[in-house]
Amino acid sequence: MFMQNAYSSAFVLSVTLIISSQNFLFLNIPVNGQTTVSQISQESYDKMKNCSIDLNKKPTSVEYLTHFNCGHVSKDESGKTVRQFTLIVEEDQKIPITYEGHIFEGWTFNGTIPGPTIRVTEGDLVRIRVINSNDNINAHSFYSQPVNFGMDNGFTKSGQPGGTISPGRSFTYEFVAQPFGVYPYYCHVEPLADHINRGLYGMIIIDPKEPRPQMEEMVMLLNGYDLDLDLEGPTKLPPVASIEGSQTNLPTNSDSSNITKTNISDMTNVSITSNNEGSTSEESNVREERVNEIYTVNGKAFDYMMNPIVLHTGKPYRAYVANILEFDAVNSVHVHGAMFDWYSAGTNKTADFLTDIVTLSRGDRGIMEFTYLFPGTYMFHAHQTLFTDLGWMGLFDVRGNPVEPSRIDPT
Ligand SMILES: [Cu+2]
Repeated sequence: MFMQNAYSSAFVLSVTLIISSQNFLFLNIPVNGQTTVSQISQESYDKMKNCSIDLNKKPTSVEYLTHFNCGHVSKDESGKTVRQFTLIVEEDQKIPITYEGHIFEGWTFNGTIPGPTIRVTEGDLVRIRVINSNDNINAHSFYSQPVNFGMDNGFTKSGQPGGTISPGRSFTYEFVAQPFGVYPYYCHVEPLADHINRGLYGMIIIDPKEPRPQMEEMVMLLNGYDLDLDLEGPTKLPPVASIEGSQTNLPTNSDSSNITKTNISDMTNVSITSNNEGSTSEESNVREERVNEIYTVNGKAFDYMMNPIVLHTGKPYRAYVANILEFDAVNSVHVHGAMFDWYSAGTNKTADFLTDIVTLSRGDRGIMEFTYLFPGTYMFHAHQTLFTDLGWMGLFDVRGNPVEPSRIDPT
């Protein structure tokens, strides 16, 4: 039923929204084949990467797809490239997250959820100045594996653990970008589930010194929104009394002598009955789970259904993917009409496998590379129906003539 509905939706939207797709920002990186680091300047490399000129721009969730922030660039005394970024943390931001009027009371890096895509090259000296707005009431921080890697186990050169920043203060995280790959970044202040799921996250791309084969590129950051922020789930260990209470309701040693005389199905029944009858309202509160009501790619539900991503047959595309979804064990990406090469974590230039679906735990990331042979409208979406129905679904509007597989440009 879902697939029938989804196909119907895809067809109707592809017809009725073709006008809106005309306005979509075409991917426009020049394709000149592979270049080696010895042949390319930092300026040329940045141009290949489609680095944004306007670092103060707040991209819409559609623009977010191809908006790469490569920082303010300078050179140090040794000639090393230095990239400087400024992230301002603001609380209580009203972020539109659907086309139906849902507003998320979010916390943001530079005013958007997700925060800006930070793009650097392996070996760059990176400085990220994070300003915690004076209007905020919570401390915040900036964390990503490369930062931790470059900060001596999370301690900055000034000795401040994790660079936790009070309201009205700022802190500059400094690290050498390594190794190349794709990374999520996020606020690392407790309780993490709140600070992250409020919207304080984004993606860092560290490009290899020797560029990957050049392709037109995009970003897909997978997230979700827990709109019922008052539904606090467990953020610490439950009280000991609660555990003891539940243990007293489990079968005792004397009970077990009876259990051993029963068959397996009886044992299962004993366990289930015990848990149900033994649970108290207090335990129920402890175990109350937080859930997401809306799921998206790049921040706004169904945005790429409303604004299909325009691609062309025979051209290779690369998508940097990261999953920051909280409260659900896994997320996934599935595309119709093409297979894609998958590079786990983006830390290798050789693909792990060819597939049409990849499953990601929280924080997992990688790179997809794919080429369409035939024009048409193709869905891409999570492979969990719940996530898809609640916003995580989009369309590729593939244009051009059919292409013979043997004529695909490998770069
Ligand atoms: Cu925070």
